Amino acid sequence: MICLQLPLWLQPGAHVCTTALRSIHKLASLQKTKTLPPKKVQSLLYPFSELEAYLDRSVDRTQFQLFHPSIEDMFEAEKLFYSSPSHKINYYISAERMEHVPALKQPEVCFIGRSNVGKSSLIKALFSLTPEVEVRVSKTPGHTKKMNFFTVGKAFTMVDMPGYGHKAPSDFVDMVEPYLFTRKNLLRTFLLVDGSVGLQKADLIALEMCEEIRCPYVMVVTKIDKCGHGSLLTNLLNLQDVVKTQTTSCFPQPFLVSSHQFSGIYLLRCFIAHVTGSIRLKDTSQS
Ligand SMILES: Nc1nc2c(ncn2[C@@H]2O[C@H](COP(=O)(O)OP(=O)(O)OP(=O)(O)O)[C@@H](O)[C@H]2O)c(=O)[nH]1
Ligand SMILES: [Mg+2]
Repeated sequence: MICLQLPLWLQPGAHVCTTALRSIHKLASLQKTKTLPPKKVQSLLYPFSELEAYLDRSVDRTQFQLFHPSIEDMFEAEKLFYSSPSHKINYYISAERMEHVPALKQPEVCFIGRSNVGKSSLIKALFSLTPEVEVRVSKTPGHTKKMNFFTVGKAFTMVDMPGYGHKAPSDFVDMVEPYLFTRKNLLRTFLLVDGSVGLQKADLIALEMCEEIRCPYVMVVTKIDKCGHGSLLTNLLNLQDVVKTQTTSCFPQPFLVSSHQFSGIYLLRCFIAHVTGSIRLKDTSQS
């Protein structure tokens, strides 16, 4: 009889510690990008740089690079995304109504957008240096059903919201609107738009709501790895036009991200650290 020798953790009845099996993605840390070709590093750190070459010379680039921190600043920001005994990164609580929302005092940022746009994946990528923090993603729209709070030490809180639109939870409005309108420590709302389809009707309604709230918000263009440069640029320029002509509370620079390939993740970490007052930018020469 052939007896297959299974590793201890695969033997029946063995207790598998799933967190131990979750490894850190090779591009989760800025440090790891150092071994890549400079052009690749540039596009991972500042994804807009890759699109720039395709833009007509008449297009003003400044709005796309308003927040342009140095690599040193990004390294500083990245430190906040490592969990340690004195700076714990944790899933904190899920809430369906304002009564259940935790009375946290630290600055807060939240992520909204259509269902399936990549909110949970983005938070997962931001927390990829701490893979034991479980952020659930799914290819089925409507997966996130509650407002999920994640604390980053005492520095700030990030909130993953259910999506609107297709298969949104039926109580989406009752859940999310009161939060957005009344949350005192909410410093930024990140409104995510899928880069391959651009602004949709539902996104324009969300944008109008953000304008009504008058709390500063930021557009994030997701899944940029999925679309060709042409369609991404078209959608980006259209978005830029809407931001310019129809908004007053929106940050003029849209952030481009791929949560799968880590493009724009380091820049967004730095922006979150900056807007929550968790770091002071040293090199603002290009900001
Ligand atoms: N190619 C690609 N796919 C992505 C990216 N981000 C997310 N996805 C995929 O998009 C799908 C939805 O991702 P989620 O992060 O769960 O989306 P969500 O916005 O949280 O969705 P709901 O919770 O349902 O509102 C999953 O299949 C992800 O793998 C990305 O950057 N690139
Ligand atoms: Mg989700």
